[in-house]
Amino acid sequence: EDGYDLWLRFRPLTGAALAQTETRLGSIAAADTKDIAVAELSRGLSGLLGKPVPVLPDGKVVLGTADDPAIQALGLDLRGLGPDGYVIRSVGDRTIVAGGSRTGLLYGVFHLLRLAQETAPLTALNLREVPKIDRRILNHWDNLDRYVERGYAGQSIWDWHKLPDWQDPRYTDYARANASIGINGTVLNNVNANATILTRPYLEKVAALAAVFRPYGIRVYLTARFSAPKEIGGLPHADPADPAVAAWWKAKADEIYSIIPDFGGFLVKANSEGQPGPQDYGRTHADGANMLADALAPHGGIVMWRAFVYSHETPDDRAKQAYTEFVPLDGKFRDNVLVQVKNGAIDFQPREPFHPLFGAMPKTPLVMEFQITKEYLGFATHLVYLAPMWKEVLDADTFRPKQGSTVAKVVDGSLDGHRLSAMAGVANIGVDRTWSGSHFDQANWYAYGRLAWNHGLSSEVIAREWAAATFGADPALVNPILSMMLPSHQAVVDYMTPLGLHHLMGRGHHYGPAPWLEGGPRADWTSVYYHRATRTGIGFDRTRRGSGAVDQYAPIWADRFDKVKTTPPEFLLWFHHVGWQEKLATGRTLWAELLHRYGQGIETVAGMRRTWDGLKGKVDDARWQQTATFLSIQHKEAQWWRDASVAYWQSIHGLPLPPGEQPPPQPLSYYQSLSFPFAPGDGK
Ligand code: BDP
Repeated sequence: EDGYDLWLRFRPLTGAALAQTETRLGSIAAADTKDIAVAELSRGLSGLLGKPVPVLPDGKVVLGTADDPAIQALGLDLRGLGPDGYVIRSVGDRTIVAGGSRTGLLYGVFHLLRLAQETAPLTALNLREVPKIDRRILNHWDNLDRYVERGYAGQSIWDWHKLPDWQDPRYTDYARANASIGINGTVLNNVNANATILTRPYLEKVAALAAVFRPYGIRVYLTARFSAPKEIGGLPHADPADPAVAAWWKAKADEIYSIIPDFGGFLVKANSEGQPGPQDYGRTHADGANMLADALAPHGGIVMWRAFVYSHETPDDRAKQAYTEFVPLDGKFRDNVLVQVKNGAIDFQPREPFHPLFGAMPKTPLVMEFQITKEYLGFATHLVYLAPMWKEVLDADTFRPKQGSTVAKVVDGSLDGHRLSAMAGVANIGVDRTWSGSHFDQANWYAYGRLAWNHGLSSEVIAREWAAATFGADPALVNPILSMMLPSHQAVVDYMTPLGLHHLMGRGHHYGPAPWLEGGPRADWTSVYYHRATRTGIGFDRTRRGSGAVDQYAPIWADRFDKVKTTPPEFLLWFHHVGWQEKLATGRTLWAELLHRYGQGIETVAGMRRTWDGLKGKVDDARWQQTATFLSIQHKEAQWWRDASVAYWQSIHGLPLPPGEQPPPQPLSYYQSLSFPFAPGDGK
């Protein structure tokens, strides 16, 4: 067990589960026996039953699509399934899986396999599934030299040099894994884009990947470097107002579709962190996006234009800038443009309030961008299950235009009646045998796919599915594993950035604590910009007396966030500058509360270690050992975060430690002297 099989292990069942699966699912019937769904079902079931599963005319599991006569003869209600939906229904001693298309059928097959693997009852099945979001996409931040920006799982799995001729079997395994959780799109390359991907030789490599993914219902997308017409097209500039530039993009889109007929479209990071964009020519984000959209529209392609922008020149609170720039553009985008927004307004911090753009651009479909890779959450060695963090944002009520307008409803398009809907997850995938850099980080890939399919699922349900598939369905395994996963997000928030603190990580790589960071190229790449600690208090004042960022939210939130008393404690220092000695609702002073939270975070990790120790011998050695070691790293680093932070805060305010708190074992200068020149980072 090295983790390569992910949640698709399909190890032999025993006892009643084996008997049930054999009785109910022991053979397969299909209209098209060459369909990939048949291959996947027989592969999975053969594993679970420990023997080959025959495909027979009167097989027990009947597979088909809504237009198969054999399926139609059953008289099931298959209306409204769309291409990706499916039903699973027990009819007598047979089990019918009917998909809206071949892709829907494949999803149905993976669902049935999941039930069998987790030893759920297989009788009286009556399931109907339709995804809530149409485009469920991974964003790879992979460079053409195989370095993965913010990647903690080794090199990129795309072996560009050997493509298109050599197609690594991993590409097929990647497609299977994604299809099994409903992911149907992948942006292959980094948002910090390289125009070379749009040259003919690279497009042929992309086409080879697209051909591998196509049977699994996965489309490819690419990032488009805005200056490509200049860099690879021989034009003097890339001004979107120049018809020659627009014509170049049109010809490029035609070329792409001539070899990849189902190409998904472009993802663009423009005028952000040094990337080129329309503003270089005095044009707006809408001008740039619309030019690309026009090139793709005849082929049905889309543009996902990122709202992650903040500028050098504006001295304004960084948290406000995306809203300020994009809200005036609402209604100005073509109808095949979506604006892609990170979950929070800063940058994938351990916890952020939902981005104020959600709810503020009703005329534009917004893509939710989550980060699966744990750039700011301890990299791959910290066990942090991210579903609770994502759910917190999806379930948040924007109150725009009224109560019940959750972020999830904005994103799935139901609130404003959008035709297009999409979710993006920055992938945590690399060549590591575990794919994700650790066994438990696979859960975040899994959870992302499941939530993109159905944002109504609970974190716990998803964790349960994943743990049963990955470690075995025995409750004696699953329950303790859940008890580690579910509190793990709160733990990392507590030991790194409690009470709304944010962006206190090491410069560039973001590894480890560095609340003392100041100076350098820009103020908003330092820690002091975000915590604003002084001798008397700490926190970023975003109230009406400060940066005014609270007013980017609906009035009900703005009024709540404007006052300490009505601000949820988890966002206290996000919105307020609070005195160290001020009493909080918990009865502790702010200083004491911070220490209390650091301690709680560390204690949760200690508890996770104890739980995992108790599973020794119940989990296979290789996976147990790696996880145990990673937990010990996490424990050590949680303590490091607390000690370094405490030493630094004390150097600012000079207050004594609350009773019972241990002093940091090293002086501040020691923590400040640590350096990590080769920590994985942005590749610069
Ligand atoms: C930040 C990363 C940086 C990305 C950027 C982005 O540090 O590597 O390029 O976001 O999303 O989180 O564009």
